[in-house]
Amino acid sequence: MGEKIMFGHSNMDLDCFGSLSMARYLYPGHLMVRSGRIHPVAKNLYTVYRDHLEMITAKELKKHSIDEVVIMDTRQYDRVKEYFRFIPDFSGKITVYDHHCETDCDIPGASVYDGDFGANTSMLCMELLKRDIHVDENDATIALAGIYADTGNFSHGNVTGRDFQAAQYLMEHGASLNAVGKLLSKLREEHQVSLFHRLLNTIQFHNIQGYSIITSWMKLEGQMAGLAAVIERIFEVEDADAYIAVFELEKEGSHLLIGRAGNPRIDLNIIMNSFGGAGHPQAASALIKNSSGFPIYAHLLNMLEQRLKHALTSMELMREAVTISRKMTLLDSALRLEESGNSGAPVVDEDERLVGMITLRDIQKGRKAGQMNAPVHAYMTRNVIHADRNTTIREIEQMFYRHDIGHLPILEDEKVVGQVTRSDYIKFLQNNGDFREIIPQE
Ligand SMILES: [Mn+2]
Repeated sequence: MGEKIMFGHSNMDLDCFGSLSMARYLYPGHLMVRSGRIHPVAKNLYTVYRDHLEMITAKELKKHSIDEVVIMDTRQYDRVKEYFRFIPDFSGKITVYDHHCETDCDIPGASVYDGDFGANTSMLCMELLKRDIHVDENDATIALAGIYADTGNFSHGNVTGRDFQAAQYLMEHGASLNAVGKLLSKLREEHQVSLFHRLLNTIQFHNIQGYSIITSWMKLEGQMAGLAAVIERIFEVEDADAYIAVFELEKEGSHLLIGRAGNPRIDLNIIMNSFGGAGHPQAASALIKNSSGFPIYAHLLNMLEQRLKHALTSMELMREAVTISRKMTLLDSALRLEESGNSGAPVVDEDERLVGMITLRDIQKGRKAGQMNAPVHAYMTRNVIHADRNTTIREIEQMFYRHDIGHLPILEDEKVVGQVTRSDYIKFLQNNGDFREIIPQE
């Protein structure tokens, strides 16, 4: 009988450690193997929990005969080949737990467990929860750090209710939020802070297909620890739909692309795939070897222009506008609004041109003054903020926030063709993911 082992992908991140700390309860007795490279974000955690985790190195596998392998957080052979190097001719059972559902598995003979989870760790937690298995508080803390990291503190578009359930399970098992807060990547290193400021000064803003996209290009001598954490902070600070940083690594003669996106219509995985990279729709990267001298940055901008679906516009968001003729009385206007279920409507002249906006609140003022038979134009708001069919959701957002309006008439050739209301916008905000489905297919 040989040994059974388990490991995560090379360049182990917090989600790998989190997954393993849970998997050890599903597979007691499996040796945990550590990658030769630990991602900078996970170094502190590994230092602190080294003794608790009791991992062996990949090299030590040479001493064992192995008959079973369990893999965490990847289904790509390339990302685990450093382990298989030490177990040549492995022909035993391989089980994979991986939340990268959009990727094809190329590990021969592997059976894959997957599912929609923001963090791979959550998938393992749910398995333990289902079987009513209890975990130790150190493992709970490690796992919670993994979930926080892979879900962007529960804010990425990939987060599901089950990630929260998993977090709750871990809290009930004594996970320490204090420790998690300390272990999550911060810009601790001086070089990260200085890079952060340098990048902030070089980022470029683009409007591509209606999205606000930021990019940057910078030469670095070589790969630097904690680059992704810096990119994340910049993405947090700047209110953009996506940020893609291009680093030209001079010594290696390669380019490194790191991207973050926060808009469900942007899939960075597709963008990075075209550069030979991979990741999630909202976080992906690519390393382009032997590319010194190539205009990668220009190519990226081109690629974004070509590959991004156009941003949502008022066309997809607007509802049919109930218009009110300027000569109508307040009373008739009130009836019309109530019948149509609107709290406000554009007021138009004889040629259907926008001349004002009337809301139930304006009418209320007239009611108090006993003026319900007055014409609506006496109580309407003039100089109405309006948009057209091509106004993007982002611009609409700014109009709502900047002008504190509840109704935005949409005009075409000066005529009212629809309106977007605050409640339409709230609906959009809350159903961001599902909203995509009602967009006509191009
Ligand atoms: Mn992961």
